[in-house]
Amino acid sequence: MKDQIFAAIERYETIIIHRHVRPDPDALGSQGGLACLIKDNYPNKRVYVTGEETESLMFLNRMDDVPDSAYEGALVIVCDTANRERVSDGRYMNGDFLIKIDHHPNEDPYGDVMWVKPEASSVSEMIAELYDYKPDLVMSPEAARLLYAGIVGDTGRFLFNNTTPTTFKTAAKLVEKPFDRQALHDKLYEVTLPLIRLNGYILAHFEMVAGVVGHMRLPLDLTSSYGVSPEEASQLINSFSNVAGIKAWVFFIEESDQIRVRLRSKGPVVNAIAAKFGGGGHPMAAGATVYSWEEADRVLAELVQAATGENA
Ligand SMILES: [Mn+2]
Repeated sequence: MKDQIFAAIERYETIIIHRHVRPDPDALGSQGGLACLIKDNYPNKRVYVTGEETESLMFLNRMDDVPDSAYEGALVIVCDTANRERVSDGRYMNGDFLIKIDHHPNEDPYGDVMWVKPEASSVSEMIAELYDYKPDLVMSPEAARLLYAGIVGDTGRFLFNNTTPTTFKTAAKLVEKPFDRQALHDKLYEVTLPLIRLNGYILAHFEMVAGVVGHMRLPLDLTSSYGVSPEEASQLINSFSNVAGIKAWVFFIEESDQIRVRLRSKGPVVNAIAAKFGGGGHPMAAGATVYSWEEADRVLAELVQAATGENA
């Protein structure tokens, strides 16, 4: 698989790298880290990164303006995106050759070449692995900074159970490069005042069912009264994840015309529940969209059933 990826990189003059909508540090880190790999080691290639930007993560990497004409005869690589409808910038189909690099379950296989590794903590970890594939590939401090950010993001600072010995070995190699790790951590975990106030509300008001399932509803009028967007509110998903007894939890975050469901777990498989409502994700972290609070109640009922039938 990695052979085919390098063969494609070597074959094309223009390479455009995409990732998922609502980018997180792994989306941006893997996208930017791969761009560095190509730019630093194949200096004659034209490399673009594209997708919508999120204010709070602009410190990681900024996007390029990619003209439509750039896609003619180009290689397109999509990082960290399980489903085609989640690719940011719909022009990803306009290239000559398409590669998918991802670590989510391969529910929507797409592309001429796919490298999908669900056991990887992050796509950033996979891109770091690409650097080892060929001797003499140069890794710049900037590449290391981006890939490290992606790994830290997707592993919750090495706390989630997707963290493997490979994750630590990879991280150890990355931090050998001279980038400012303290500054990166500070920016990654910086919280705005409105968000920390909303966190206080959540800690005071989340509910527990049967002592094992936590849930929180965030109607739009509530988040907007705190001056927090629904998207920002979802950063608080792990707010009460350490309460004693909890096995799984869910946030229902209302947007203007839909309710985002964010499921997290320490045991019960939650992507199967998400799939019943048209969503998906990892076994321990998944999401879906519902369109009424009644439907949200049904998600919660499914989660309670999964968690109380579980003897972990
Ligand atoms: Mn990821």
